[in-house]
Amino acid sequence: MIVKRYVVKDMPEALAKIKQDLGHEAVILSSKKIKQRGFLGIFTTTQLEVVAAVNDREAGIPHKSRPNPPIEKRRQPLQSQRPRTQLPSQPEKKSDAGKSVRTPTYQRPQPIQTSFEQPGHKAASFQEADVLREVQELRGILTKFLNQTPDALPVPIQKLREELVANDVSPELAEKLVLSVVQENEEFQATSEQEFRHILTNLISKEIYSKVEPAPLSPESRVVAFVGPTGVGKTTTIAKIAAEQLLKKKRKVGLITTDTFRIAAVEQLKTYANILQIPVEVVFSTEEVEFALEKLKDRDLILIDTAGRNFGESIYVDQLNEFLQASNPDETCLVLSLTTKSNDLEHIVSHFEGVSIDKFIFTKLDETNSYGAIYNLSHRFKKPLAYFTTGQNVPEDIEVATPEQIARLVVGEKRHV
Ligand SMILES: Nc1nc2c(ncn2[C@@H]2O[C@H](COP(=O)(O)OP(=O)(O)OP(=O)(O)O)[C@@H](O)[C@H]2O)c(=O)[nH]1
Ligand SMILES: [Mg+2]
Repeated sequence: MIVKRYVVKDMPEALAKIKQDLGHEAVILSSKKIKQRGFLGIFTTTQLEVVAAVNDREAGIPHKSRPNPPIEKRRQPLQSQRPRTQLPSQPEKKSDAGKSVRTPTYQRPQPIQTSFEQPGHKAASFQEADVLREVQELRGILTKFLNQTPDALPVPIQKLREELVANDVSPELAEKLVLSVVQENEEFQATSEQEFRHILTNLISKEIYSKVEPAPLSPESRVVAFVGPTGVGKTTTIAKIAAEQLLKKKRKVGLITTDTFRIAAVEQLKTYANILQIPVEVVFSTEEVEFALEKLKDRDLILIDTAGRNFGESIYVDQLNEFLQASNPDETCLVLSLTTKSNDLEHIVSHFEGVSIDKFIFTKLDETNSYGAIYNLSHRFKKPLAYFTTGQNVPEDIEVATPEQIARLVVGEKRHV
């Protein structure tokens, strides 16, 4: 094993040196802040002492006897940077693609000769993979570092990680997020908690933009269904959206309810329909869906309410699917309450995998202080977010979710919208 001690300014500098000296298999054994006394004992500075090690078998041969590759060779993918042992009596096999592959038997005490793959004409095409590999390598070193010395991260980053977990972001995702902040920070050189938080907010909102860009109802959608567990706020949210589309977008709105499970459910929707003066159709079976749609044929937008049930039971998922097939909605929104435990939310969404869900709507943001589940679910299921609802008032308490809002809620910069 090769063990080396580094006294450096900060962790990025240490990582760069360790990588250069000991290669990508190196692990950090310890790190601590030390005081370096200056001239005549004054001008004392604080530095970081990092001890790293690598198994010399992993390193191939002791570092000192390794040749220093020319610059263009250092840019090769890491695999090809590592010295290859060539054993004259056991030549390397050729793979199908004609590339050299290492033979599994590597035991005999032969004189070792080191060489590097020739870059050849493929070098340029490797550049992108090269950068990616280096990022992954850095991430690997950081993860090892984090696992071994979890308290060695800058204090503001440790605090951010704790806050993310307290805000219901899963520990695994919180870990990934703070590692990304550390990487991103190589460029920004942030030091204060506020700066790190800013980097984190930007990272999350960029991820939301690129993967699950939030989108309210599409103006092209004519039939929209709302599904979800019991009591999450489906009917109330439908009333809010109906009012918004009617009053602000000037669309002719109609309602259908398939929720005949509870008498009060029909009355509740009828009350909203009366206030808004829009028609409502009640359907008791899938056959009636077609008639209801026909009756509402002059409407620009038809919102379909469904019965909240325990969708852990597959019979309800099947019934729901029959209704959805009969109504053939342009969009189906899964309504979820943020007052539900984060783990339960993930289970609920998994149960809805048999139903074709287009978007999420999160309700009851006003009744919780933890918003991390929004990130966990978006990250895992990659569905756009349509709306947040923030109270019982119809029609006011509803907002279109934007990536910045989501990021600020997840990072804990904002309570509810
Ligand atoms: N605090 C708060 N309460 C809400 C919100 N949205 C709905 N509610 C309340 O949640 C309760 C249930 O709302 P409903 O709209 O009936 O829920 P549902 O999903 O249609 O319920 P079922 O049809 O029984 O499955 C009502 O008291 C609503 O006023 C919200 O954003 N915040
Ligand atoms: Mg309802």
